[in-house]
Amino acid sequence: MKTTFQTALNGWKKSISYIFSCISILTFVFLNIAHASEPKPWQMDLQEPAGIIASKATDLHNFLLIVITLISVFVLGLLVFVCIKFREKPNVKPSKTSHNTLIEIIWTVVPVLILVVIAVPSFKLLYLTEADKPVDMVVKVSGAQWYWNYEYPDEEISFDSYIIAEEDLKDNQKRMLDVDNPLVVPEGTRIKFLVTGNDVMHSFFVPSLALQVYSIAGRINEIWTEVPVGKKKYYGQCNQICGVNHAYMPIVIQALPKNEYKEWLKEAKVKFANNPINENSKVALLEKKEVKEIK
Ligand SMILES: [Cu+2]
Repeated sequence: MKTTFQTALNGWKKSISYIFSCISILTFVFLNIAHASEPKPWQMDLQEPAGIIASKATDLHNFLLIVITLISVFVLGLLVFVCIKFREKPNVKPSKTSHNTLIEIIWTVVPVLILVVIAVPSFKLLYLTEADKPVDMVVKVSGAQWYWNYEYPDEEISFDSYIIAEEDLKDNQKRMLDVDNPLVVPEGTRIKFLVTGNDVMHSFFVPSLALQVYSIAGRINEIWTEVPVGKKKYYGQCNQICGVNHAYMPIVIQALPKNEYKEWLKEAKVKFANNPINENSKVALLEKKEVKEIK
């Protein structure tokens, strides 16, 4: 009797600890989803989209995945069918057909139609990313070997952002992703990034915000994004092979509530007071320069 009771008790204990570990795993997963956008181990799909461009890009990706799967299945089915139907055994005398007008028209027209169907949402998205939308703030991003420099022309601050070395990582910081000075922005803002380079080519790539633009010395590339409401970290990496430390220049965009952003700005103005500001980027923003016509 005692043994049965003991066994039942042990069983209960096991189930309760199992339920508790499930809850803690789920909480951990939920917290991670809620507060950060970064690549996950064994991740198969795109990162969770944030903002209008990213969600539209994800929708387009999902739509294309259906199209490409149907095409692949159809072509595979056709190959299997042909291999079986026209195998040597029942076709001792092979057919010498070389033209079939109807089939040729079909295999030209159908792919054209598929491309047209794909082109409509693709161009819509492309025009949206290139649109000159009114923005709340501008940040100038410069890629360098091997770190990023962020400049807020309206606030007159500029600072470098370096990866945190593995030995200096704190408990809540991510290896190969966290940086000493993240690019801090207020939540729920539309931001224009002016991306340029100091040396070789880099690429400013934050997947969850659908940001990807080359950073090239002597050239300024523009891109905009909407940072959704919510305190969150968006992780990215340079994705243009730029030299020996290419893998060690991650990007962190930290979205903060407006009041916390103001606090940060106050501190940043003191902390980065001695960092040089590039006056040219200010001028480029304020003045419309006349462009000489090339004859
Ligand atoms: Cu780089």
